[in-house]
Amino acid sequence: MTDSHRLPPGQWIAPLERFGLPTFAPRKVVPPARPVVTVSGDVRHAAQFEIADLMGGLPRHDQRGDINCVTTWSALDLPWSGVRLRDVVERLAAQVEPDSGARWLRLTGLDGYWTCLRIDDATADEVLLADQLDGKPLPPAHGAPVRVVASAHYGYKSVKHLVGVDFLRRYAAGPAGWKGHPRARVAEEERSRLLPGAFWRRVWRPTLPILRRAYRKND
Ligand SMILES: Nc1nc2c(c(=O)[nH]1)N[C@H]1C(S)=C(S)[C@@H](COP(=O)(O)O)O[C@H]1N2
Ligand SMILES: [Mo]
Repeated sequence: MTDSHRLPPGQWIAPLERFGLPTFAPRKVVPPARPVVTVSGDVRHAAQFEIADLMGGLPRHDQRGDINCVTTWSALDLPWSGVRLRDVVERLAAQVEPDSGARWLRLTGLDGYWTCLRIDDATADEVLLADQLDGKPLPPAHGAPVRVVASAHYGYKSVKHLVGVDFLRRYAAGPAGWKGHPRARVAEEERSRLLPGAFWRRVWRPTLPILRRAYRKND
């Protein structure tokens, strides 16, 4: 369970709306009938898994979690349901046999968005692979069929429409580039790998209405 009672530094409370980098605003995802996740990277055997097989039989968790966007909005205490990402990663690792030096997970969405999360961060207790929100299947806007929910990290680590998991020895920045941070812990205000978070909150806040508009235009 996330401690959502305290708003992280520099955040404002907002309702959950479809959001992300401007490039991804027009890329609305139609979830496939039989969703598959491709698992590759620095591994011995790359493989594909149907999501049903990836999650089937794992203990389910209903828990509140937050989306804390780097642009300074936070949607708090959202009722997610799914399985622990740790349980999924352990199941995958047993099959694909990652290199012993793998430290990062590259998570890719069906819209082409991707980011890296440190394996120890991805396998923390509260990180979910969610398939439900508000007691219903995840809507396409918020990551159908499954998404990561990593509340302790900025929203850009909570990849929607998960279709790819790569075990990697090295961090790669992905589409967020220098605007992102390898760990992106909200408590540390790790908004970007360059300059302190308090600087970036002043930069991002005025862009928020523009980005919101770009997303709403496509909804
Ligand atoms: N596949 C995918 N996942 C993504 C993004 C995206 O554009 N594509 N945007 C990220 C960002 S920057 C944020 S803040 C959250 C927003 O989640 P929401 O669209 O459910 O509000 O999703 C994250 N996960
Ligand atoms: Mo974000």
